[in-house]
Amino acid sequence: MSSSNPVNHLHDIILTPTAMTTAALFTGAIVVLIYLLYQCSLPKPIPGIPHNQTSLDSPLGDFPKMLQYMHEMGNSLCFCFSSHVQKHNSPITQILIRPFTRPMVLLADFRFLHRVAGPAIDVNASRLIELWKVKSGMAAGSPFSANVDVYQAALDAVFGFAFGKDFPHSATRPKLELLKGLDAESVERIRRKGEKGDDEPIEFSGAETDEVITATLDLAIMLGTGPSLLSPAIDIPEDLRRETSQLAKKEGKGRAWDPEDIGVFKPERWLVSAPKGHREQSGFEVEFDAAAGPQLSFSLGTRGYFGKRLAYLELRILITLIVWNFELLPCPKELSSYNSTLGITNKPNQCYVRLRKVDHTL
Ligand SMILES: *[C@@H]1O[C@H](CO)[C@@H](O)[C@H](O)[C@H]1NC(C)=O
Ligand SMILES: *[C@@H]1O[C@H](CO)[C@@H](O)[C@H](O)[C@H]1NC(C)=O
Ligand SMILES: CC(=O)N[C@H]1CO[C@H](CO)[C@@H](O)[C@@H]1O
Repeated sequence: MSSSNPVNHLHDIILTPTAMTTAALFTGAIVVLIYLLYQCSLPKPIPGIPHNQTSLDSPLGDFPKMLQYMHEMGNSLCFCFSSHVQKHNSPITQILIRPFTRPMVLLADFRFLHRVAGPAIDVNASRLIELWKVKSGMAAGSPFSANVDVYQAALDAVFGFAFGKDFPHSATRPKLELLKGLDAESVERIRRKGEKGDDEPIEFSGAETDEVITATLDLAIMLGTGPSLLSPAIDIPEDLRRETSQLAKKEGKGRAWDPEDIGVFKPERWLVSAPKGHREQSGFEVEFDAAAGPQLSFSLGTRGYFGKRLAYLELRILITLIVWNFELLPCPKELSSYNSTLGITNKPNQCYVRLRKVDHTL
């Protein structure tokens, strides 16, 4: 080895007894500090809420396991959450996810949705209606873009539901305040019709969007599309499919949409002829069948989108409030294409509304 032995260098450094004590104390203090920090960083589960016991010993808690699980199971965080809930078989569980922070609580009892989420969505959806009342008033019969407003209202609802009533960020509120605060001259400028008159969409300049909102905006409802959903299924010989799949088809579970009109917007395709018993009870010839044909908006089975019920509840409230408050008049043909762009989700290229306020005083 080399001639410069480190032991020789040590002799050059003269350590007085006080310096040695100070050094020892200093090292000791650092060790204690690191230990305390380490203890502090360990996950602190909320007492009484089930969690994975094995995750208590590492500052990263459940995180490494979650990554591994997601890697093995195809990267779905939702899938990891539902396995967590299923393992503990409890409507409320917690995930220990970062050092120095409180655990994340998972609520998986859907019956609470109507009581808790319903009112939160309702308040936020009402704000969209208020915004559209102002906008339709200013648009005076012209169409305007609905896309961003709907996405943002949906996001507001989810935030309001997830973080409670003190959550300060809202995408809809600043837009509403901005429009309400406009002076007559600005309103006149917005109203001014272009060469196409009433068919020219009105542009509303948006308020500055909250950063938190901007960061989350791309998360919207996952819309399934592709063969068997919006275009005829790819023809695969029956004997090439797995036996279980063939069996399911024979049992009547593999129902397909009629290829003739598969691309048409036709909600009636979910209405099937009601069995006799149901018919007598409800008085309706047909009934809603969610499994009338393939539908992958929220994926399926244990991989199903965890927020599906929340999204449905939200959708129902939004649509009800919209048709309750407005008449949806036809938009010009050039603004009515069903073309869409596939990003994280499948978004319509054009999404315009032409609204007439419904007068409820009649
Ligand atoms: C907790 O452990 C179970 C299996 O023991 C696993 O399925 C689940 O994904 C784990 N939870 C997390 C958040 O890693
Ligand atoms: C919609 O897409 C089709 C095919 O990509 C295209 O031919 C058509 O012009 C588009 N329509 C509109 C209104 O953008
Ligand atoms: C973002 C936003 O405006 N959220 C609101 C949704 O509704 C609840 C009321 O239930 C409000 O507290 C939130 O602020």
